Amino acid sequence: MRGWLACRLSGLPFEVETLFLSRPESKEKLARVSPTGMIPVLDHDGVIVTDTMAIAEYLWEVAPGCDIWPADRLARTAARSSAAEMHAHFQELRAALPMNLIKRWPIKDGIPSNVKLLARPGVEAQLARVQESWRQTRAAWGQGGPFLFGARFCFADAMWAPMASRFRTYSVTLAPEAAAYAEAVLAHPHVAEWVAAAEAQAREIGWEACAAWP
Ligand SMILES: N[C@@H](CCC(=O)N[C@@H](CS)C(=O)NCC(=O)O)C(=O)O
Repeated sequence: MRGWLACRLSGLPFEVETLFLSRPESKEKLARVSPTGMIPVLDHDGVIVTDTMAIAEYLWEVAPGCDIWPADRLARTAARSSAAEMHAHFQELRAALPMNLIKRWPIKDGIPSNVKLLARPGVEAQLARVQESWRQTRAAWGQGGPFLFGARFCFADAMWAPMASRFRTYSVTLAPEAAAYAEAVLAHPHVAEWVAAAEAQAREIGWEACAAWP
């Protein structure tokens, strides 16, 4: 999702090759195209770039001034810090709430069954920090629009999109300001396009199977 969003924000034309990581033949296929054995990987006329952040920075160099980063140098620095915080942290939160665009965590007998996931060690503190990080960045730069840097959705917002999707999947209650930001990110046309494509794929593969993973 984030690699695709970086490509979309670059404004450059690109093609997507989809790989189903759960399929046995995928490991070998992935090893052929990605030196790290991980996705996303970008092949730009033979230049191979691995890692989401590296892809965004590479695309920024190819298309400087594109929508990946804000135009202002200090805003760009803050955007890089925000994206890097997301990239480097929140392991416990991410492990407790695996990303799944199709799944909607059920609420049984009036008791949200996500309570157990959110009670795992470290999760509550990280959940608070995510919201505080959004609040701090928006307080400094977010005037004039719903995103971290105001009206223009940039790669920092893209980095947080999977986090926003987790909060929707697992019915996580957020502070009103954080909830509004997460909603704006998920409603952005680029993000909505990716989610719609995932839903189309899930309809093809089998919705229930996709919603049951992991
Ligand atoms: N540092 C990488 C991490 C990417 C990553 O963890 N990719 C996972 C899928 S989201 C992967 O390729 N896993 C390989 C596998 O499951 O075989 C980035 O964010 O770009």
